[in-house]
Amino acid sequence: MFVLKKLKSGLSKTRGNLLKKVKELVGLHPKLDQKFLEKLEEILLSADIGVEGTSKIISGIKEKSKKEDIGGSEKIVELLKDNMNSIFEDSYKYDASEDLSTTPWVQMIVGVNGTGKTTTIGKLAKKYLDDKKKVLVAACDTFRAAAGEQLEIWAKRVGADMVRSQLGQDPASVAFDAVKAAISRKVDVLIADTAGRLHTKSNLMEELKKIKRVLEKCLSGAPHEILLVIDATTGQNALSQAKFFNDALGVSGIVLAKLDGTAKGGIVVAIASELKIPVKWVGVGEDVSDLEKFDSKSFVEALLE
Ligand SMILES: Nc1nc2c(ncn2[C@@H]2O[C@H](COP(=O)(O)OP(=O)(O)O)[C@@H](O)[C@H]2O)c(=O)[nH]1
Ligand SMILES: [Mg+2]
Repeated sequence: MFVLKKLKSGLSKTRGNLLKKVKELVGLHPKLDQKFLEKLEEILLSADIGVEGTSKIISGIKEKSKKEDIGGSEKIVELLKDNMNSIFEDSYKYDASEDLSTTPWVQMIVGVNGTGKTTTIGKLAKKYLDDKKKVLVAACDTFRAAAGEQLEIWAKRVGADMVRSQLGQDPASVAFDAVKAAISRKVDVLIADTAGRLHTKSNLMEELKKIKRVLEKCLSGAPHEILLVIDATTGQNALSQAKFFNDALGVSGIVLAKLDGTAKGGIVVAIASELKIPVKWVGVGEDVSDLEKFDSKSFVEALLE
C-alpha cells in the first residue's frame, strides 16, 4: 500500500529508535517479566510516547498477563500494537464526513513560527485541487515579508488563487477580504495562513482571536476548522503548544509536521492519550505530496511492522 510505504519511510527514524530497541531488548530478555517491562518503559518514554501513554501501554500489558499466559517477550510487538491501537480508539474522534461539507469551507492554520504552516497549506491546497476543488489561500501572516512571498510561491506552484497582503497590514482585514472573495468567487476551500511569532506573547493570541471573530462574522459557521501545525521534532514541547493554542482558540485538529525528521514520532501516541484534539494530517517530508491523512491503524502498522 502506497500510503503505508510513505508513512513507513517517514517514520523510519522513529522505527529505528523504537522497534530496534524493543527487538534488542527481546534478545536480551526472553522473559516478559517486571525487569523487561521497566526497560520497555524507558524505551517508550525515549520515543516521546509520554508518561500517560507509556503507563497506559505498560498497564495494559500487565492486565493481560494477569488474565492469561501471554508467553515470552517475543510477543511484545503484537502487545504494543494492541495497546497503542486501544489508546487511539479511546482518543478524541472527529466526523470526517463533515470536512468540506459546506462551501466555502474555511480553514485557519495556526502554530508557532517554523512548525510548517505555510508548507502544509501548499500541500493541503494541492490535495483539494487534485479533488477538483476551487482553492483560495489568504496571506494573514503579515508580520514577516517573507511569509507572504513564501505562500505566494506555494500558491503558484500548486495553482491556487491567493489573497495577498501588505507587510504590517491588519491580518483580520486580510481575512475579511479573503472571505468576501471566497464567497463571491464561489470557492470551495479557503485556507488562511497566520503569523506564529512566539506563542507566549498574548498579542499573537489576540490577533488570532480577532481573525477568528472576523471569519465568524463574515460567514456563519466559519472558521470550519482551526488546524494547529506542530513540529514533531520538538517533542513534548509540541504538547504544551497544543494546550496553549487550544485554550486560546479552540483547535479542531492537529497537523503533525516533520514526522520524517524525528526519532520521537511516538508523540502521536502522547497527543492521542493526553489531548482532546484529533490528529488530522501528518507531514512526512518537504515535498508537496508529503502530507498524509492520519489513520491510527496505518500509523501503528507503519511504526511497528
Ligand atoms: N522534513 C520536513 N520538513 C518540513 C515539513 N513541513 C515543513 N517542513 C519544513 O519546515 C520549514 C518551515 O516550514 P514553514 O512552512 O515555513 O513553517 P511556518 O513558519 O509555520 O509557515 C521549511 O523548511 C519546510 O520545508 C515536513 O513534514 N517534513
Ligand atoms: Mg509561514
